[in-house]
Amino acid sequence: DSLERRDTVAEQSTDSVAGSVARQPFVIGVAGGAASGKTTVCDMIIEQLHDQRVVLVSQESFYHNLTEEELMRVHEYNFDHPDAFDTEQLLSSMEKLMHGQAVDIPKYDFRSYKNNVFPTRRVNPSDVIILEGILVFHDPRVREMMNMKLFVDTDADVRLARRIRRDTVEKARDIGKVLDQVVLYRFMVQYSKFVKPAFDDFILPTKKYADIIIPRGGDNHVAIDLIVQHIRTKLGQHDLCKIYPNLYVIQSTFQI
Ligand code: UZR
Repeated sequence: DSLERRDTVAEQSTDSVAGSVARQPFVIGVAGGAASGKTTVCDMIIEQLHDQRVVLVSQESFYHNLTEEELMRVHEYNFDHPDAFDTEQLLSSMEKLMHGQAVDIPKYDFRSYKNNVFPTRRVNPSDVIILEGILVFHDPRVREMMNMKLFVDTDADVRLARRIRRDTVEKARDIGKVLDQVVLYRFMVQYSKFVKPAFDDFILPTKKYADIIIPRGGDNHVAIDLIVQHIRTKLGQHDLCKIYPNLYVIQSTFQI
């Protein structure tokens, strides 16, 4: 009789332990310079993991809103500095997701420099969470949440060429000024004043925290295949807890 009761107690407690283990998502951090190909790498991973529940969270969603004064002198604002991000808000959203709660994440508007123009995006808890951004390895508390850290390592000239294209054509704030010499001049000033120094001072030093460094970003299919294989193996281990939640119970009953 007492053995039976002990079994039930053990089962209940270990069940909840196993349950929380199973619910812990696998968190992947993807860092690298601006226009290094982080989004392409993430998209490729998500595509290959089509049969899993995967969500993508971008650090840019957590840019601080600029004050009126900062907005007036926006060309002097450093968007590549760690202080440009609301890391506390990022941490609290990630913590909620890790604990199985849905979160509403802001969508940043590059034209107005505000994160409250668009409706927020509801992100549901998932098996895999990918957190991408230039400085996602900067804060140790954010780093510690990650099960796997990837650094996309693309040559500086390729990043610069892509950035010019992206900022003048794709993100064009004023389409009539796309080929304007002044726009290009401002861009280059911003690049040499903020973007390049921030890469050297804040982004590049976080490369040492990466588990895997991906040269050539999204062009590196071999690296992406290997990474996806590894994630699948890890998810398989998670699944084992879901299928056999009582695995620990059997062991602990025998120990008694
Ligand atoms: P990736 N950025 C803008 O250009 N405008 C903004 O309003 C906010 C950010 C840039 C930012 C950084 N720097 O270099 C880049 N500047 O977005 C990050 N200047 O780009 O999506 O590749 O991580």
